[in-house]
Amino acid sequence: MTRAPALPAAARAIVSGDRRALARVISAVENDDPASVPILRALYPRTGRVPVIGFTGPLGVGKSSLINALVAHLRARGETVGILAVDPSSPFSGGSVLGDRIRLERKADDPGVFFRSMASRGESGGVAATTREAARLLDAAGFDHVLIETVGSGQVDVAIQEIASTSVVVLVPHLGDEIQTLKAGMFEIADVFCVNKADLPGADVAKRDLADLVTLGMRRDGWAPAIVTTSTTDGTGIDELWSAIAAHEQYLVQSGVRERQERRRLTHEIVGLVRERVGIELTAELEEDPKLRRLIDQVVDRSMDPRTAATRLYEGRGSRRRPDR
Ligand SMILES: Nc1nc2c(ncn2[C@@H]2O[C@H](COP(=O)(O)OP(=O)(O)OP(=O)(O)O)[C@@H](O)[C@H]2O)c(=O)[nH]1
Ligand SMILES: [Mg+2]
Repeated sequence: MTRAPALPAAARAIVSGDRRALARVISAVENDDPASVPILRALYPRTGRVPVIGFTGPLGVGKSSLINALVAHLRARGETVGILAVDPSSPFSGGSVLGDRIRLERKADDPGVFFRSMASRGESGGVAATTREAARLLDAAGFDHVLIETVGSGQVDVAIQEIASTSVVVLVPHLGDEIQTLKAGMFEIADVFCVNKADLPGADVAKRDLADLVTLGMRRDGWAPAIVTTSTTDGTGIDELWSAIAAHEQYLVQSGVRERQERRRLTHEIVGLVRERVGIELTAELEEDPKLRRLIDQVVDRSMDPRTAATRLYEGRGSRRRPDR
């Protein structure tokens, strides 16, 4: 560890287990505060260590209840858990409309559990970036496991699945409509299916239906998704759920998939960050430069197509930039 440079004070505090410092820096990340950048940079070499388990699925299927049950399970084994709940801030998402929604328990008295809820603000790219960075902070803080609950609404979920190493899709008996959701994309991302509320009738049928679906397609990574039935009301299947998650994590490492997944995701992340910067620069240039505004005029009056304009804009970029950079 001789090469490691001195950490900024906030980073040092996070590593040494200061939960208030952790909460403060997560807020900075959430608010896009540039003060978080050097902290994230300093902590990055200490990340990439911990499994990140994502829980997704339709509203009210029991994601929060399952996370609470798993936290109890893991705490009983002396393992620590950091939890992020990506909450919908849109009034249309319906999440908070459900009167009987279970809150994740904060367990303020237990330093082995850290809970943080993050607003999703509806921009999927933004959610992915802030959640990814918050998960890295939990990783650097030394938790044994990081769990993420998502809102169960298409876009955000797909973004979160890019961050999770294991994705658990939670469903309930009587799959009907949910099967459609699965076809619409959740199916490919599920490493583990959890049929919760198995105390209600129909769980076995749901499990069988899912098993039929799973055997239809072979995944490119070679993993056959596990299907577990659980009930948080009587505790059925919680051990099995965790075993299925652990088995997938083990598979990721042993098969070499984790390494490839990591490389692919980091590449996406870097390209995304460059795209964001280029986008901001180009938008500013378009507003400031009269010549470029004329380019837009041409597209508006149909004398040039958008693709040609984009090529001109893109290729002219280098020469328009000031020579001081
Ligand atoms: N019968 C039964 N009810 C359950 C079970 N697990 C959760 N519930 C109930 O289902 C409701 C929703 O549970 P939550 O844990 O809030 O579900 P969620 O998926 O986190 O909900 P959202 O975050 O709002 O999408 C609550 O009333 C729970 O008590 C279960 O295993 N069996
Ligand atoms: Mg919930």
